[in-house]
Amino acid sequence: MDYSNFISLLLEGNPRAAARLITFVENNFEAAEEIINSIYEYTGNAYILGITGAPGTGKSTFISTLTKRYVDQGKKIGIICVDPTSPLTGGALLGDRIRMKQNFSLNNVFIRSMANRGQLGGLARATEDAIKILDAYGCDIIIIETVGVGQSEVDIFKSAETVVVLLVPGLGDDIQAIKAGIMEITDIFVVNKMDLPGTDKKVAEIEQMLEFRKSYKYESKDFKDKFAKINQWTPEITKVNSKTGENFDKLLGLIENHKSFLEESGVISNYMKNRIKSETIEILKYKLTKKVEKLIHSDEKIEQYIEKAIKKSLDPYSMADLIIKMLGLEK
Ligand SMILES: Nc1nc2c(ncn2[C@@H]2O[C@H](COP(=O)(O)OP(=O)(O)O)[C@@H](O)[C@H]2O)c(=O)[nH]1
Ligand SMILES: [Mg+2]
Repeated sequence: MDYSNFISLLLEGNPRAAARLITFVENNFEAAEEIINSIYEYTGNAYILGITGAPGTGKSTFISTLTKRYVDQGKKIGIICVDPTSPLTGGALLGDRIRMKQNFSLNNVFIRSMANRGQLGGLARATEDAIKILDAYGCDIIIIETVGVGQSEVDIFKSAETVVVLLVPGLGDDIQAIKAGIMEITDIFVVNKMDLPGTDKKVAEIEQMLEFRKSYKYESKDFKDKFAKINQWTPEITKVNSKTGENFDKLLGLIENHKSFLEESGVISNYMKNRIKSETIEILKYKLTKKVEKLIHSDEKIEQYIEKAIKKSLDPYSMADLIIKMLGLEK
């Protein structure tokens, strides 16, 4: 298929073209390959914000308020809602999307939800590509909302420059969930619903959790290598009311500070390197798996190996090494 028409329209800022192109990359790896190849040079201008928190913490309300503030500053916003848990776009997500769409003009705010429909190459890959499309489309800020706080967010947030986690007063388990999942990649903790009792207690709990983190952060070398979220940034904590917009001035300031920190410290170039590495790994996983599957099902030599394996004279590990050789990938 020829995508060049859609791509020209995308670069002119046509929202329908953006929507169509996202659908193409979501459903088809080969389409993604072609589309990203054509638009890549037009990307790199958007700032990417990752927002997560347990269901009901107010993410959608928070994002609406944040988006309003940015639109008032004249910015063009892309919002991608990702739900890794749902095989189909969940009702709640859809409802959010409709509500948000009613609040904003299509010219300033582009909203899209993505769920794991078993896309080839995975949800994280499709999200990365959607981000690139919205970047080329001209979004200044791309907000990624994910549902829940877990390991899947870590994958999805690989490309987020600033990660914001929402908590609410009351619930005690959210802190545990963050510790188990995304504490290491969170830049700003937000206690939402500050109008409810227990807000300051929650802020204190987060402070305590971060104290604890200080004592072992330099030991988590693996993590650093993977994401290079170098721990020179001390995560910020703030409380807000997403319904009234209270404290959003402060929040916007913190996001801005974090952005400046990334740029001035040079950490941002580390992010880019790591993002490119991890994206390439995901793409290679897909491509190599395809190649290997094809080979395993059709190659005569491999037939012979399989015969040997049946007779127990060749084990699967050794067979894998032989295949790596056949692919010319041995060191
Ligand atoms: N009291 C209060 N309620 C809020 C606030 N922010 C969001 N909510 C409410 O919390 C509920 C869940 O919000 P929603 O944005 O759908 O949460 P999500 O599931 O995280 O996207 C809704 O009823 C919101 O109106 C807030 O700051 N204060
Ligand atoms: Mg929501």
